[in-house]
Amino acid sequence: MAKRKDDSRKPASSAAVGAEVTIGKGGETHQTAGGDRPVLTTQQGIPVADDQNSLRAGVRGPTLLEDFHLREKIFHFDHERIPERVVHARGFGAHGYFENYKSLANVTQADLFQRAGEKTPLFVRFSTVAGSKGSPDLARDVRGFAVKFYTQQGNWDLVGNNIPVFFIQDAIKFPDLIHAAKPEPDRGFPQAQTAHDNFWDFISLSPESMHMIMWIMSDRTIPRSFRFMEGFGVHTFRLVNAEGKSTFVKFHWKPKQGLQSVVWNEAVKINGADPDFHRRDLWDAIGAGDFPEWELGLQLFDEAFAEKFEFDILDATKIIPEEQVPITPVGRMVLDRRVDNFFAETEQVAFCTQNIVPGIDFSNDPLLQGRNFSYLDTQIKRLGSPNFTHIPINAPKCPFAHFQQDGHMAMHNPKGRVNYEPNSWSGGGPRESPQGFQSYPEPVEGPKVRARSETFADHYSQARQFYISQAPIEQQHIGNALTFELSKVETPAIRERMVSHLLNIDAGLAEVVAKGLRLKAMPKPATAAKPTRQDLKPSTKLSIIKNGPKSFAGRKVGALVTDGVDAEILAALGQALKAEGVTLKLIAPEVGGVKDSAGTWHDADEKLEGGPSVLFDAVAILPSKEGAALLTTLPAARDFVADATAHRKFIAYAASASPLLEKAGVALDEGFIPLKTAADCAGFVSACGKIRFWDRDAAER
Ligand code: HDD
Repeated sequence: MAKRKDDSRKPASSAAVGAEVTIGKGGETHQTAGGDRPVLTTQQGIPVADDQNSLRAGVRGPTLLEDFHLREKIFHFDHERIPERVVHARGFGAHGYFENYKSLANVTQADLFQRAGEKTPLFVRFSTVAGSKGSPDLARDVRGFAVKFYTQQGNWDLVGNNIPVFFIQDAIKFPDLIHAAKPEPDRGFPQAQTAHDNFWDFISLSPESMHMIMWIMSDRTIPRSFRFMEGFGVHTFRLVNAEGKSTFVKFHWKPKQGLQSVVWNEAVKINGADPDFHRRDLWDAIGAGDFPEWELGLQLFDEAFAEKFEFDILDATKIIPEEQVPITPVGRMVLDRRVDNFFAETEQVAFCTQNIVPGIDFSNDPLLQGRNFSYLDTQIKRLGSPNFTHIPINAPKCPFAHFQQDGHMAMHNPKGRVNYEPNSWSGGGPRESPQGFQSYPEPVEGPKVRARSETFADHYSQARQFYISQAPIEQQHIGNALTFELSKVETPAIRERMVSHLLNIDAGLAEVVAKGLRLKAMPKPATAAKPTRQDLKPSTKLSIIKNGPKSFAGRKVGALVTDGVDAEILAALGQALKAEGVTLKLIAPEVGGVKDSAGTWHDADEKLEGGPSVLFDAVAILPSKEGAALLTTLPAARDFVADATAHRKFIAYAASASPLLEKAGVALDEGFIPLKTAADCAGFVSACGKIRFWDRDAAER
């Protein structure tokens, strides 16, 4: 059997390099197998002698149909792609585990929550929603946060997002929502954007979306990376214990790295500089052993709370504020392993909301009920066979036994005569068990109707609550985002209709957007099924800034250096950052690197044009005097400084950098930290813990 090499990109050692032979009249030389290099074969295992030339009748003659190697190779290539996901097409996955803190047997019999310290393997896939597989990572979009737990009682998929509410209340509207968000059908654009007429037309006619609109226009939809965002199961689920008692639950993932987003102008530029910014970040962090972690938290409540809560707990457009039902941390998720093969794992993984395990159950949320059909259905289309659970990434890691059989690509084919139940054969296969999954016996009755419950009718109160919970700078970003998106809408009536909804949320916000769009007159407020409640208190937990990270660990600093960079300062900066768990990257005029003031060579991580400041959380400008003179002539160097300033980053600088700072036209403030001596580096690193120098914003305004 052909042996697989661990890393095909490693240069082969001389022992591994095969003999060189000359093939064909062109005189090209190629390597044949030798040493530990495996022999190239066809899919049927037939060794291949020539992979460079097809079989021809004469060197300049036609190619022969007889060339089975050519035909097999091209046939397989033609079929390499599978349909991308109809939504969440662009995603990135990683392996890890869930570690349970203590037994939750009092509320659930789910096996993974029974024993303190027990680890359950899992796979996570993060994604954007609207864009196709090749779209940029920093699109303004909801992020998918899907977790597959391989428990001892089967796979549990918690298929959530980084936002705790959804656009719609009933799954029947999902195709409309997605059609409206995706590229418009006549022109096939815009890609990965909601800034177009169809999306805002649909939204402005769907008051139930207003709470979600506040979230997606906030910085939550432009996260710094997957590592710095929360995750939510969104719906209310049930936990059921061994006595059959049910407790309602909402699932939350809290990043140990802290919450962090980029600003919109930065997002736009990151998309150009590194469209893979988010996936690269996760790949790099895991590769460096800086394993990202989230805590799983539960909001637990009973029927009595559900009865008295202001909103319907079955309505996925509502949250339960943490101030009303606190979140109990029950375990942690650690992502500690990269995928080996993107297609086999990230692309083929199939999440299904219907995958739940004994001890967890659905609620009657109409969005969740519809999802339970959609996910199984879509996997048949995407993966081509009901046997998609035979693909390793989707297969349970616990024993399983059933009588489902055959179908395309069946890989697990039980031996023996029995494929039905009941049967009377000895050893006649698996049987049902009282320990198996039992649905919670919730009593239900009522007429068959197509109707929305009255308890789902308040569309503005929590939208307002979200808005008033934000820090002023975050409110400003929401206003800017709405103005930007609606300015891309060509139809004035749609812009006005949206502003009429904003009037029901916050008059100040409506004013800002109306002014930003230069509406000729303020429209009337939209007709509301229920008036907006003014009594809901701000919830601090809804703001990113108010819950900012406690440290700068896990971030990246970009230092712009030239020949003659101060050796002591560079070394001290590197050490101070390392001590804080921060990565230092060197950006130089040439990728080959620079020689510091002590004559030591440093390889650069990026050439200046390939390493703009948007790729870093903070920057240091450390040219020598001569280097600064050179940098003033380079537009990319001026942008490096100007962008870092505009994006409210902390900026360390050497005295010799002054001509460049001047040329970039930036005004120094307390976010600029001079590095006069090596001792100043620690102060810079500690200032960076605030992530952004927001005071600059206020000063500019
Ligand atoms: Fe969905 C994928 C999350 C509503 C139908 N959804 C998908 C993924 C995530 C979510 C994270 C990507 C999974 C992966 O990485 O493979 N979806 C949500 C959340 C929702 C939601 C949090 C609301 C609370 N989705 C929703 C509805 C429907 C769907 C209402 C249909 C009625 N979603 C799908 C789908 C997808 C999907 C078509 C596309 C690819 C896939 O399932 O495997 O079935």
